[in-house]
Amino acid sequence: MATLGRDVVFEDFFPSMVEKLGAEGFLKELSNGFRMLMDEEREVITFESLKKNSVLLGLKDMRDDEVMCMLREGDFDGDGCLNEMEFCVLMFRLSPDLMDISRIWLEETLAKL
Ligand SMILES: [Ca+2]
Repeated sequence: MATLGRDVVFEDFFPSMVEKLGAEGFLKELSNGFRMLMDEEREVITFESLKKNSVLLGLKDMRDDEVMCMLREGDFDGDGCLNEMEFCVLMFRLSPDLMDISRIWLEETLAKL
């Protein structure tokens, strides 16, 4: 389990997904997740699109302040929305185990060079 802010708790199911899908498959899943949550016209995740589409990802109990908190945590350039890169970085940060796994990938990749 990973916590975001004080109240928002996400089930840390990423490591098992990575095991099942492999690194590339998992990144594709993240990208699909982004597309499910984004505003189709602006191609970024906004408060409205996250609120509307989070139901699709089984996050239907998210309150307004939790949605705001998630946007604030992930928004690096301060435009109030999440682009695909910001979304992926946020997902990685929410999953401490995933950080470990990505470090292992990196080490394996470097070892092959
Ligand atoms: Ca942003």
